[in-house]
Amino acid sequence: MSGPIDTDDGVEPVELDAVVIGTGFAGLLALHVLRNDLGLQVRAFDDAPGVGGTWYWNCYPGARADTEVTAYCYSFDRDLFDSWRWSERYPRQPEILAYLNHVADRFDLRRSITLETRVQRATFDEHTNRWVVVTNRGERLAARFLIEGVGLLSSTNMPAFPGQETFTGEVFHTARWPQAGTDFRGKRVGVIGTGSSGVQVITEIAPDADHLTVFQRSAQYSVPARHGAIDAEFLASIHSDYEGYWHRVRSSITGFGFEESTTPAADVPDEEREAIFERWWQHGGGFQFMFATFSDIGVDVFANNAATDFIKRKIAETVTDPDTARMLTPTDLYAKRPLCCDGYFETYNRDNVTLVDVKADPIVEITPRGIRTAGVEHELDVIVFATGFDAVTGNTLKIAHTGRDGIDLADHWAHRPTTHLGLMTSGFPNMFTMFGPMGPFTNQPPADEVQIEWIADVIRHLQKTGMDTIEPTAETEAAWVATCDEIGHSTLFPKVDSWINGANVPGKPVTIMFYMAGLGSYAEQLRRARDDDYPGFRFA
Ligand code: N01
Repeated sequence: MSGPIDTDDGVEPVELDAVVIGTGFAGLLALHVLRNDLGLQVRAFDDAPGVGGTWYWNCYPGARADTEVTAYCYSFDRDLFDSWRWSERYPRQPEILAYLNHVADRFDLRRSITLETRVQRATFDEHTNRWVVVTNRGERLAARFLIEGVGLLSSTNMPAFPGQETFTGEVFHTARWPQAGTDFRGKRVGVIGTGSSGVQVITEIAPDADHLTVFQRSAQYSVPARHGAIDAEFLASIHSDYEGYWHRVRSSITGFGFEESTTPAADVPDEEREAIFERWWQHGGGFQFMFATFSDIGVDVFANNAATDFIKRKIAETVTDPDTARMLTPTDLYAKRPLCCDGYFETYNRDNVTLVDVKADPIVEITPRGIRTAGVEHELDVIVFATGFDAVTGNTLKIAHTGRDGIDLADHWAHRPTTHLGLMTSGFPNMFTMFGPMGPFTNQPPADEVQIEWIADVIRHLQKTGMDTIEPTAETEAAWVATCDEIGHSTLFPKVDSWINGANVPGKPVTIMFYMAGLGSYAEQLRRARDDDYPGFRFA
């Protein structure tokens, strides 16, 4: 240390080794590894009243995992995996939240967690090489490491329609749902949005509501999930080869635990292609339909069209009213985050469900009585915003980060967000953004483990070499971004507007925000950086 810590108001901050922000899958894991494995002094913060991150807030009706839970969990503790019994393949939100609470208890994490507390500011003090962290409760902490697990999909995207404040009924956002739940019986409900949250909430509340009006901006390619028990044979195979299973998950593209196809769609005759799509349609799962059927749906227009033609035929077979079926049929590429939901398209056959295409009949305003589109006023008792998230950067940028030389992270990312390896940003030493921009586009829990192992190795390296800080050089960061751009543009994902490229939030830079070469390749990049003693990083 070479000087006093910047205390701002003269109050000495509490000294720690690390501050963790967030207590979802990433934050709990980071706290466990840093405190219990590395023996560091750590405090974690979360603004929610309970742990769980996104799974705390997203308690809307119908919320459940759409990743098979055998890969939507931690792997680092075999006994945890073996002893926790999931009731189904895609568990509902309360079960996932119970699992994360169990993890907090099992690893005695709660004593290091401060809830209902938001980190407002993080400032790197160059005299001391410490992050000075300030919370909304006035706490001040000085820590060598700052680990952010603030949620890829956590900061809500709430559109501002004229007159929104005049609505006299109830208003909910799926990602800030009241913990006490809601009762839709006898009510006229409007849902805006038909992404992963929208399809789940729509399908779940339609049977309860008196009437449900869905305001759809873009039609979606959704496939069945096929809820049910975990395949016992598959579970047994994991138990008999635990290491092998997780190695395969971590070496795969998606990290979802299923075998990804290596066959391009054009390599098989039409009939066989149809049969493969049908088999996976019956099996269920959005990522499975995109990645287990053929290897090139996300990158090749022929393959993509083959998949979309199949789903379009299913929509036409399922939805009885031809006009509704037409409105529900997407016209763009299949290149958003793939959806799956049981009974979604069938919901539109119900007498109490109306679909409004807001591209053809835009929402003009919200009135005291409901939603007025160009054509008509829809009278409602409840409006549900299933309008998603200011993804990837939303929560990070709610914290005022000041790095070396007074650089503001918001300025550094004004044009577009940049990192090296999705984890570190030049000018922000010892700050790690788990699932930050240019991180992997994959199932999160296995990727969280890959990332925290790397972070732990970095910390051990600093301890061993006696260095205080690590950060990537600006050139290294630019090279990683160029790599992400090159890979991203070789896929079809940038061709469709969605949260994946920032296009869902008005005014947000629309850009590549992920490393799209898959988890296995990403893990290899991290391994190489570690084994080669961190080329392109600056140590001090
Ligand atoms: O958000 P979304 P989400 N007027 O951005 C519409 C994860 N997740 O919360 O498509 C009218 O996908 C918007 O329309 P458009 C998962 O990774 C997982 O549903 O932009 N409509 C879209 O229909 C997922 O991908 C799970 O034209 C407006 C919808 O709102 C990610 O979170 C469950 C609008 C937003 O869809 C995000 O999913 C839930 C406006 N002004 C979420 N603004 C599971 O694991 C937005 N929309 C099951």
